[in-house]
This record gives sequence, C-alpha cells and structure tokens, in this order.
Amino acid sequence: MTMQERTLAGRVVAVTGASKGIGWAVVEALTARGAQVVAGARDVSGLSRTGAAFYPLDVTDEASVGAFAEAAVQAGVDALVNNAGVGSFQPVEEITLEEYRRVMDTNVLGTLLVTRALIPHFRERHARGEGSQVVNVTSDVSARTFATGALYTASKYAQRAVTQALAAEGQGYGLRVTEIRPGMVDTFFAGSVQGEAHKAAWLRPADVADAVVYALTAPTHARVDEVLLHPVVQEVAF
Ligand code: NJP
Repeated sequence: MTMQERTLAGRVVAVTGASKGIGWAVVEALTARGAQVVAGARDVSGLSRTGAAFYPLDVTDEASVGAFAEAAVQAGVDALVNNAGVGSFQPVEEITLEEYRRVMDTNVLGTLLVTRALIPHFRERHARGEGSQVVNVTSDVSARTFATGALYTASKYAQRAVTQALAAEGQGYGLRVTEIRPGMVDTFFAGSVQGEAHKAAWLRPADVADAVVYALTAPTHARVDEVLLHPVVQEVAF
C-alpha cells in the first residue's frame, strides 16, 4: 500500500498541538486522506482547514482538556494524537522550578490528561466491538540523553513510560498505541523558527505526519508499537 492509498475516510482523529509544526502537518495529512480532525492548541486564532475543527486547548489544564475531549467524543473520535509538547535545554544547574513545571506539565501531564479523558469513550467503543488508537509523538531522545537534555529527556522518557503502560492496559479494551520518535524536525520547537537555513536538511513536519498516517492506517490486526525516524544528517543512535 502506498501512502496515497492509505485512506482515513470515516475516521475521526483528535490532535493536540495542532496549530503549527508537526501538529499542523498531521492535520493536513489526515484531512487530505479524508479524516475528520478535532484539533487543539492554546492559540487557534485564524486557523481553518476543510475537514478540521479547531478548539482552544491547554493540555495542562484539566477543564480545558475536558472541553476538548467532550468535543472529540461528540464527533465520534476513534484516535488521539498526543503531539503537544515543548522543548527546553540547559545544564542541570540552570533548571528552574518554573521551567521544570512547564516542561513536565506539558509533555507528561498533558499526555496523561488528554488520554485519560478519552479512555471511557474508547472503552465504550470496545464494548461495541470497535477499536481505537493513541499515537504519541515523543522524541528520538525518549530513551537516551545528552548534556543539556536533563529536563527535556526526563519528560520524554516519562512520556514513553506512559505510552508503554497505556499500550499494555489498552490491549484489554481494543486500544492500539504507537510511539512516534522523531529526531530533528524543522518546526517552531524550543523557540526556533520554521524554515531557518541551518535546518534545511532536517526532517520536515510532513515526514513525521507520514509516520502518524502509517500508524493510523495499519491493518486492524497489526499494531505499530514504535517508529524511530531521523534526518540522515543526524548521528545514528537508538
Ligand atoms: O513544535 P512546535 P513541534 N497545550 O513548537 C502546542 C516533539 N519533537 O511541532 O499551544 C496545547 O512547532 C503549540 O501550540 P500553542 C516535541 O517534543 C519535536 O516540533 O498555541 N498545545 C504547537 O501547536 C512535541 O511533542 C522535535 O503554543 C500546546 C505545538 O504544541 C512534538 O514533537 C524533535 C501546549 C508545538 O509546535 C511537536 O513539536 C523531537 C499546551 N500547553 C520531538 N504547549 C523537533 N521539532 O526537532 C504547546 O525529538 N502546544
């Protein structure tokens, strides 16, 4: 099956961090293949795309997550893409409490809150004989670390742990869980600007979106547990 043949017609997918970078590319890729997308980010002003409905969402805020989940359930969501995330890089001695909370709350608590809010719905789907999917965009560094990476990789190791535990639990209620681990991607990540010259050889957001499409269109007897992808200019590491 080529990527073009991987249709998502009839599918309803909730995407977090959907306003730019990888999340926006996921919205484009999913709607292009016929999915209905429930898209959330803190600032969704001015965003529109045929097939997508945009909602203000702060994944660190339980009430905001509740409203987003309600919209997703109303739409008949069958898959969730936890993509919202922030990057932050500094030596251990410079990590502030405020920055710790911002990064851990967004990357770990955010994943937990949005997922938790949809599990009752996914269980109901299972009771009706329908499966569901969760795709978590973590990082190539969700299982290795480096100098200045303490805070970010702590959050991504934790997000990977949540992903793997969810996969084990979800097997009991028809949930297939995928971890997407991208290396360097040209986005607005960690305060950078998309399109900067030094990122020309990095992955494009669409490359990561293709991996999300791959996971979501896998045949129902197959579970894509993990996808690790890097630009060829990045060192080989696992
Ligand atoms: O970053 P960026 P990416 N609640 O900054 C949203 C991982 N990753 O696309 O809320 C809800 O262009 C934000 O919107 P807004 C990374 O860890 C990347 O690169 O309005 N949404 C925007 O839509 C992350 O998990 C690289 O500010 C929140 C989006 O998230 C994922 O890829 C490498 C939010 C961020 O767009 C997407 O990041 C890697 C909140 N509280 C892993 N806070 C890379 N780019 O190189 C932020 O290994 N957002």
